[in-house]
Amino acid sequence: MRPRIRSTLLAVLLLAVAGSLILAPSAFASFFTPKSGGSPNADQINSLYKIILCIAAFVAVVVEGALFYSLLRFRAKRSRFAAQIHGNTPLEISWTVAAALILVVLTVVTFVKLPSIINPPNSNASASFLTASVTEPSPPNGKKLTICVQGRQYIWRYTYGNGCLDNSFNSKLPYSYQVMYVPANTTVVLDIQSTDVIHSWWVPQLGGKVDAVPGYTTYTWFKAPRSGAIYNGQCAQLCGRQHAYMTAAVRVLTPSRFAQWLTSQQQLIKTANSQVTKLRALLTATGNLTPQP
Ligand SMILES: [Cu+2]
Repeated sequence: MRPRIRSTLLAVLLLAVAGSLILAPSAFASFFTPKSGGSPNADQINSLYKIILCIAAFVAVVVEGALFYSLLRFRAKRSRFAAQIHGNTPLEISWTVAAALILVVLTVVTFVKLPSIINPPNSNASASFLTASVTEPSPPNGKKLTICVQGRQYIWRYTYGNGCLDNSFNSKLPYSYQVMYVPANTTVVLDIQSTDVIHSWWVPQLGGKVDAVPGYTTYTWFKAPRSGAIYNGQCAQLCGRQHAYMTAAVRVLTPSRFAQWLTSQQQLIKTANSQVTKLRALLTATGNLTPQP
């Protein structure tokens, strides 16, 4: 193929790819910016990102524009020599000051936004609450739902309610795997731990990612306003062979529906536990299981 035809074909292909991306709004929605819409902290991360992106884009356009202008305007010509300038004090002072000012603006904007990303807000009046702990991040009025998140190769386990941190596996607290159920408009605080290697909790629409580190407890929070919504996430730390299957989902229910779910989940766990006890007794009686010491 001739080089000219090949480059034309390549240009057409690139244009087609760019065009299809631009014309597919849903695919393009979070192409440049972080996902948001599920929780106020995710929205604040998104707006901070956009402010910084705009400033960075402006700097890129000015710098690249000056570069290309200079390349074209002052390119070497047979009969002409470019002006040989060595040092321009006003110009050098102004671009140093401008760069410092941009950094100051970025710092101020970031510190103004940070509290709304880090500190959880109050739950709405209609919300349901299970805990009031003093060790975790708390909304101003202290009313929140605590869920303990345990990462293990290769699944997420969620234990609901006060005291889950002390006794996640042995207590009678309700728990679920993979899909987390939460009430709408309630400030949900997550206490995150790992039982084996480092994992990372990340549901992009509900805020930033937080590592689950063995031996430590890390925290995050979200407050999802839309009941019926489902937010998907994925362990964001390469944690082993089946890492890709370590997905997470957060399902938002109305507070009353959540209370129902919690009760039925407790009942299901109780039934399953009693069935296991019966089965264990039967297997032991028939000589198929060694009695536990
Ligand atoms: Cu993992």
